Amino acid sequence: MTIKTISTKAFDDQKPGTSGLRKKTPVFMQPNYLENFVQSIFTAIGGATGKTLVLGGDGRYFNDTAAQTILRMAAANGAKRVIVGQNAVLSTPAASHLIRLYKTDGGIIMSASHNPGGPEEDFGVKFNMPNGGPAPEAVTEAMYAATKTLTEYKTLDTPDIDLSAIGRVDVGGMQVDVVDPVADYATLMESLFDFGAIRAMFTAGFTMRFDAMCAVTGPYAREILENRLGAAPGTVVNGTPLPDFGGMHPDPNPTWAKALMDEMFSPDAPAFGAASDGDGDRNMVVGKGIYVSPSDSLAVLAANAHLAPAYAGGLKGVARSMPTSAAVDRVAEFLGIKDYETPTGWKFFGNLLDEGCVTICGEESFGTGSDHVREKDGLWAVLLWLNILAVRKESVAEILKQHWEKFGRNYYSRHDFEAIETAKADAMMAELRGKLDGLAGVAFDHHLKIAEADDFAYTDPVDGSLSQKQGVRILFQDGSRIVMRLSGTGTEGATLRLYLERYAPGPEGLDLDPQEALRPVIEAAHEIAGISRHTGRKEPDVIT
Ligand code: VG1
Ligand code: CO
Repeated sequence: MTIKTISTKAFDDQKPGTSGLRKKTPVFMQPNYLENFVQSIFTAIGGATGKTLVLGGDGRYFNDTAAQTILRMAAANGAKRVIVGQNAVLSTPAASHLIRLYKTDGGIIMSASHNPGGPEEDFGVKFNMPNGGPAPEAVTEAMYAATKTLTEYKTLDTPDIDLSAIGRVDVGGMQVDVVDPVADYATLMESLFDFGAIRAMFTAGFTMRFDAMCAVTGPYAREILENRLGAAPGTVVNGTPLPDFGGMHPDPNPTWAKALMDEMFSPDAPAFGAASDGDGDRNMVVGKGIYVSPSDSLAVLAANAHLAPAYAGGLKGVARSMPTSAAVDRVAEFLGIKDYETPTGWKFFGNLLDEGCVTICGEESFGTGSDHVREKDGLWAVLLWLNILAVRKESVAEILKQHWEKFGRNYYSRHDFEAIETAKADAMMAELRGKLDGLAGVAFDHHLKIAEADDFAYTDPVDGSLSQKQGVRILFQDGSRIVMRLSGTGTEGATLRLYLERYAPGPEGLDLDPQEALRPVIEAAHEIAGISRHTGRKEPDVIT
């Protein structure tokens, strides 16, 4: 086997976004495109020589071929060992766990997460650090810088490696360990939650549906829910991962997980429903006849986490991304624990988790997790919910109702306007940013008056790094809030995310339809930003 050095030309569009580099699959499949990015990852981490890495992906189209390329390049670059999920599959939280468990030098995850997969859809690659978390901005910037200047990459002249059999193989002096993608992760979950109590709940007739959306969590959910916890066979649906996710959009929200929503709102709905995304780090939770918004889910989990063994000693603190509703802030205040507000993307939670500032984190985009790994974790959230349900012996609806009565309700919604022409979206945001200073005091119908408006900037309390322009915030005097930012995970044009929030202290007005409760805030947002004037769009494509 000989090491080959291949000459290449730099691509100018390899800047990682919110969560790694995501592109249309054909873009990634161009000659040298993946190779250039992988070589740049190695450059950014000071080379691969002597390193041990984890490798896996969500099983989407091109996952298997890309894994072979990455393994060859790791060997040619002198890596010592790669731990790879069987068939190159690992959920994102499972990859994060393996990086930590085997104390590796990091890992490469092949995923475009909640984006659709297939020959014409999306693919992605990201690097996670030795702590198991996504590379921070300084490292992704270094990768981007490397992509702009590289002229060659190294690979190995070797046939494909058999990744279907668990075991050890030598690839040009590099050790490749093919591991069961599920086993270590399932054991970790068992160490965090009261599986006995959850199993007893299932034995007593508790029913649930888990929609794996033909994505990576199918085998994980079957093993944990059906095999280890005794949920009825068939609890997990769409449980076989497919390269194109069966043509579905593996994004667990009421729009894309419509079948689950319909079932949960039908007369014979099970007690509990959940779904996960392409790479298994997101979760949607639904009770019988009631949808749980991700921001509320985070708040309920924080308020009740002590009911699960791993969190029985209480939480060190909590963190939420800026656009996430303030529901969890009220829980933190009640518990007397620290509460952090970070920019969008899990990479910003890493330092807080590593330093022991927080135990639980979450994002409005169906992401919740804790210090057990350094990624958000879909099945973890589902299991924490199940643990809470098993202890409280109440329904999801009862738990939510009591939560709102105690803390008040943060009505919340996100409106996504997808595939807008980039120039138009940029012009809209530029105009909005330009008028922020003059917004304080401006009033709208329904007694809405702007208190302040800014562009969110974050100084990491641990390493002091500054991240600017993380989203425009418009805060009203009554606590209502509008946030606007452009997505950093899309692969087509620009996606505007409009986040809307209004607080109702109760006891009255706690059970309105969120879209109704938010109507004045929605109208104000359109007026302030001129969304339809700039983009021609009046209605969002997706409402969560
Ligand atoms: C979106 C979400 C963000 C999340 C990110 C990655 O980013 O808003 O909260 O962390 O996706 O999630 P953006 O920049 O498009 O708003 V995943 O499950 O796609 O890795
Ligand atoms: Co994901």
